[in-house]
Amino acid sequence: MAYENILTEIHERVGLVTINRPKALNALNSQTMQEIYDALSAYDANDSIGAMVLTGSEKAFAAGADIKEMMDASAVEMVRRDFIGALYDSIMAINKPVIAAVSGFALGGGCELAMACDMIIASESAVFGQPEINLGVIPGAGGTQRLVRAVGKALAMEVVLNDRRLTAEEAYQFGLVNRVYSTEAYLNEALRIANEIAARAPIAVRLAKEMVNKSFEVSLREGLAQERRNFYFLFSTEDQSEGMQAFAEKRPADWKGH
Ligand code: DAK
Repeated sequence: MAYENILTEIHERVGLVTINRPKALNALNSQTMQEIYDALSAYDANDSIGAMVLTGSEKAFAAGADIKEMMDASAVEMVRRDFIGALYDSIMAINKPVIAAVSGFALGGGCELAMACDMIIASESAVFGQPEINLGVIPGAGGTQRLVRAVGKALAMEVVLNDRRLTAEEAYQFGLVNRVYSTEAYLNEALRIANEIAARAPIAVRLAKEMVNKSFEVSLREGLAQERRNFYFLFSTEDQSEGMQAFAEKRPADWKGH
């Protein structure tokens, strides 16, 4: 498919999506969000792909939702058009793991997009923030919810109320990002980690992702019950037999994805 604002490329078993609106620091307009979702969905449906990496440029992962696109909208128009809202929700429905490889600005909707991914690998120049307060609004795609769960209330309040920006190192210390690498290395490292995950048992990976994300949404009792049901279910897959047999025979497992 021909995209205007993103680039796509396959690295072994990983689908890479690169946001590419350099003149607007990768600001997320409706078209860009649609393209990101379309590309991730296509990889999700492709059996030769096991995981995805979403990245931007060295200077900007994404500097937020496109302010110029929404600045003149009325509340009614925002609701009617559902400006990028449904697209953020749809990204949660992607089944395979998505790693955000973040360098430079990850602000507002950009930070929210990274947080909607399953892991964040950052370059040392990454800056995370929710500066919507400067525009007279609040985060609209998870900034008041996911950030609290990641870094706790105290820091999230500073970020959301007073535009505190987090460096990559701070984001790492507070648990927002998984790892920090140099600007030369972060993308390759994200691809490497994604390829490692993509080489694992696909159904188990899918259910593992689903259950970790589920922990944010259901009670502990319900989450534990669902986890156990999925654990039992995996004993109906060939990959479970293969994985345990391979362990007993001291050889690498040959995953089939069923
Ligand atoms: N939108 C549109 N254009 C942007 C942009 C943005 N978010 N960020 C940067 N640009 C554009 C600039 O306007 C400039 O364009 P030209 O003037 O050259 O045409 C170009 O990118 C380069 O930017 P600067 O000249 O400003 O570059 P600097 O290096 O000086 O500064 C900066 C970089 C990132 C600090 C600065 O550009 C900046 O503060 N940008 C805005 C950051 C921001 O406020 N982000 C939050 C946006 S609000 C929703 C869910 C979520 C959201 C909305 C709705 N629904 C569910 C409905 C999310 C909202 C947001 O993210």
